[in-house]
Amino acid sequence: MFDSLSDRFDGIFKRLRGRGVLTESDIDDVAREIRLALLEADVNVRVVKSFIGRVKERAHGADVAKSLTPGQQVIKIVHEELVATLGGTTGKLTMNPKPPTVVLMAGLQGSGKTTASAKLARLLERDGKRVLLVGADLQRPAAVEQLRVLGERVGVPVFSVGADPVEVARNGVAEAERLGRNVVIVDTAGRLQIDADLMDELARVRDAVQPDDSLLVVDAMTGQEAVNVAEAFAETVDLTGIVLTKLDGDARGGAALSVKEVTGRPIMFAGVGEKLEDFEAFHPDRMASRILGMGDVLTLIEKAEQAFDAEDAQAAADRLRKGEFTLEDFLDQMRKMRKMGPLQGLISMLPGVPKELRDAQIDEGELTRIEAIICSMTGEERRNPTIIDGSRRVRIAKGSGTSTQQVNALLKQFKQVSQMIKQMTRPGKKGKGRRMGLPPGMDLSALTGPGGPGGPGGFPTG
Ligand SMILES: Nc1nc2c(ncn2[C@@H]2O[C@H](COP(=O)(O)OP(=O)(O)O)[C@@H](O)[C@H]2O)c(=O)[nH]1
Ligand SMILES: [Mg+2]
Repeated sequence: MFDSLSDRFDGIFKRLRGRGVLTESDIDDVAREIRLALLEADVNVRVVKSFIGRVKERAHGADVAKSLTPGQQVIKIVHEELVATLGGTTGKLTMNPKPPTVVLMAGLQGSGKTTASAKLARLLERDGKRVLLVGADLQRPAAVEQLRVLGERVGVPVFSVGADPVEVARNGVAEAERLGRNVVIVDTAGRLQIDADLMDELARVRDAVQPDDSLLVVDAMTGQEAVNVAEAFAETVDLTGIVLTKLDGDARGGAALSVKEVTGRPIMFAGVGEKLEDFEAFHPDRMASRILGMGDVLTLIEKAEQAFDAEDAQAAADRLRKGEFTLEDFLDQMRKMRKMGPLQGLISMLPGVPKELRDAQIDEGELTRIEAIICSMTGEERRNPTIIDGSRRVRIAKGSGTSTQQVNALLKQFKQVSQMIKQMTRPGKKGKGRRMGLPPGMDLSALTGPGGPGGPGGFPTG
C-alpha cells in the first residue's frame, strides 16, 4: 500500500537526515521534491498546493528544537501535516443513544459496499454491538444473496423484505427494533456512474430511515476519480464519513490523501484486502507514518522529546565525553528511558534494529533490580565505581535485596555501556543513538546486549 509514494519519501528523507544545517533554499528544494512526489501519486492538485504551503511556512519559521536535527524537524512537520491532510483524528460512528443506530452505505457499483457492510458488521459485533444487515440493493438479483452469504460468514442476520429499496430499508429498521439489534447497516445499490436516478433513490432511502451515519464507499484504486465521486455524493447526500476500500492495491495513495480535504468528510474505515477481517478503523497518524515509510520512528522522536530535557541530555553527554559518565547518570538515563514506556515496544519501533534484539525478551524486573542496586550505593560509589570493593559489594547487595553476583554483573555492564557510549558520542562517528537523533546515552542495546546482569565477571576494583 502506497509503495511508490513511500519510496519517494524515503529517498527525500534519507538525504535530509544527514544534514546538519538547512538553508532556506534547502527547504524550498525539499518542498519541490515532495510536491512532485505527491502529484505523481495522483494527489489532488489543490490538496498538494495547500499541503506544500503549510509545510514550507512551518519549516521556514521553525525554531529548531534542541532535541531534533533540522532534518528531523522537517520530517516531523511533513508528518504532522500529512496527519492533518488525512483527517487528523480517527473518525467515529455516531452511536444513537436511542438504538438502533442506522448506518447507510452508499457508493458506485463495485466500490465494495456490500463487502464493506459485512466487514463493518463484523467489526462492530466484535466491539459488542448487535448488528442487522439490510439488503436494499434490489438492482441486481444476486446482490441480496451476496450479502446473505457474507452475513452468514460473519454471523450477522440479513434482512431484505419489501417491494422497493425504500420499503426494505424502513422495514429493516423496524425489524432491528423488534429484534433488539443496536446497529442497522443498510447496503444500497450502486451504478457504474453517478446518475440522477441513483442519487434520487439514495435520497429517498435516507429520508425513510434518517441515518445517523451515511458512509460513502470509494475504491482507492480509482485515484482521482474516487475523489470526484466523493465530491458529487457529498453534495447530494449528507455524508458523515468515507470508507476507503482496496487500499491494499493502491500503490499511489492519491485518493486517500485527497478525499478528506476535498470533501471535508473523514475517512472512517479502510478496506485492506478481500478477506472479511481485512478492514480497520482509519487512523490518520498511523497511515501517515506508513506513507512516510518510517515505521513508528516518529512516535519514538516524540516520546524522546517528552521524556528528555535536551539540556540535561547535553550535560550528560558532555560529562560522558570527558569520561565522567557515572552510575548516577546511568540511573538517571535509565529512569528517563523507562518513562518512555515498555522497552520492548520502544525497541520494536526503531528501524534497522537487528532481529535478535527485536525478539529479545526484555525483563522490566531486571531494570527494577538495577535501579535498586544503584540506589543502594553511596554518592561517592556512584560517581566512582572503582572504589566498590568486595565488602562494599556485599553491603550493596544486602541493601538492594540482590546478590553480589548481580551487583558484579551490573558493574560490568555499566563499564560496557560507558565504553559504548563513549564510542557513540565520539565526534565524527555515528552510532545507533546518534543516527536516531536520540539523546546520547540512550543506546538500548547496551542494556540488553550480551554480558547482561547474571553473567560472570565484575568491574575491576582499584
Ligand atoms: N482487494 C480488495 N478487494 C476488495 C476490497 N473491498 C471489496 N473488494 C472486492 O471488490 C469487489 C466488489 O465488491 P462489492 O462489495 O460487491 O461492491 P459493491 O458493488 O459496491 O457492493 C469484490 O470482488 C470484493 O471482493 C478490499 O478492501 N480489497
Ligand atoms: Mg453490492
